[in-house]
Amino acid sequence: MLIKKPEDIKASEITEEKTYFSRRNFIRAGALAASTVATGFAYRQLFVPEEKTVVSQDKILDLKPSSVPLNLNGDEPTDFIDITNYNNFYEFSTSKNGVARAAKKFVARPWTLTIEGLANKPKTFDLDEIFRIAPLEERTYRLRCVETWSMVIPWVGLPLGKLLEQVEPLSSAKYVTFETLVDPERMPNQKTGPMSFFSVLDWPYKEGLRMDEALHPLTILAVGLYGKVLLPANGAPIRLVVPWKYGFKSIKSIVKIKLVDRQPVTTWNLEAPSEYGFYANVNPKVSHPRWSQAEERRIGEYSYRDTSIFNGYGEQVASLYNGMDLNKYY
Ligand SMILES: Nc1nc2c(c(=O)[nH]1)N[C@H]1C(S)=C(S)[C@@H](COP(=O)(O)O)O[C@H]1N2
Ligand SMILES: [Mo]
Repeated sequence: MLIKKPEDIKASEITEEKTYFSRRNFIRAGALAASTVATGFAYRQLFVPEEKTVVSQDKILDLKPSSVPLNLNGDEPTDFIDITNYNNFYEFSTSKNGVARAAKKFVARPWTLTIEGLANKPKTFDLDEIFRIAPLEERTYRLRCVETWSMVIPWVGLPLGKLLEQVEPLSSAKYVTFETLVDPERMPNQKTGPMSFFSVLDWPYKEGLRMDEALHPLTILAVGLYGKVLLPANGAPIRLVVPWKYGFKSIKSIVKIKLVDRQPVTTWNLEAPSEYGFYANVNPKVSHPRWSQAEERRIGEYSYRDTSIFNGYGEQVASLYNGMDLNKYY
């Protein structure tokens, strides 16, 4: 989460990553200057975007959402190529431009999702069973990363509540936890764990929601985007999407859901509790300790725009947090 493309970094944020990237570019620039007198050529070499992993859309399986598409803020969706090539998915790569390539060969079938814990009917679902639980819906949502970039993604999925209903949660279930697959053979960056020299994250990636957040109609499990099944880089075959929270809450490639009675430990909160809270509601007034959250850059746009409270979904979700101090429960 700390790693950014050079163009995402505002001059005010002097980070180690910036030093690293600019030094690398500097070295490349030096090498190019030495090998060519055409400075125009060198310039172009430095600023061409990295190669994208292009998967032709007609090679990806169609999904047919049955309902009227929902786009609460009337946002223009981000280009398919950016949504599928600019990703955070540390199990594959810590470079946003590197995820698509590293994840390209990931096969997300067969796949099961187990729901356990405080439920009358805990159950392991096969992916195809999940597709049959409820009609697939199209939901165009903003995705706001805590790093201050954002996108608009036309997801295809089903409300998480429809899946949870199936297992009949007990009234003692107050929170829902989620876990990503652990399989270092298929998710190569998982070979870097707490026991190895370069510790990336403690796997599995874990997230959690309060039960009322999980049951909120805007909370979905996405199985596709742009009318196509999810590509590995976006969390195939099934991932959480909670549009009013920072992107890191929207955990990818989920294999386990557990209903519990206490607020669970979550990956980024464990990693840096003062930086990433359990709630992680998008809030322009609560700064990250190292940068402001007041503005964001939408991928595909040049200038920054203002960030909205609850990412623009306040009308739908603000009541979940009535009486809570959002500075304390960030
Ligand atoms: N398992 C897992 N889920 C994850 C992440 C991750 O590294 N691993 N990154 C999170 C972050 S920080 C963001 S911003 C979103 C990005 O989703 P996208 O790549 O589909 O846009 O996924 C979230 N879900
Ligand atoms: Mo993020």
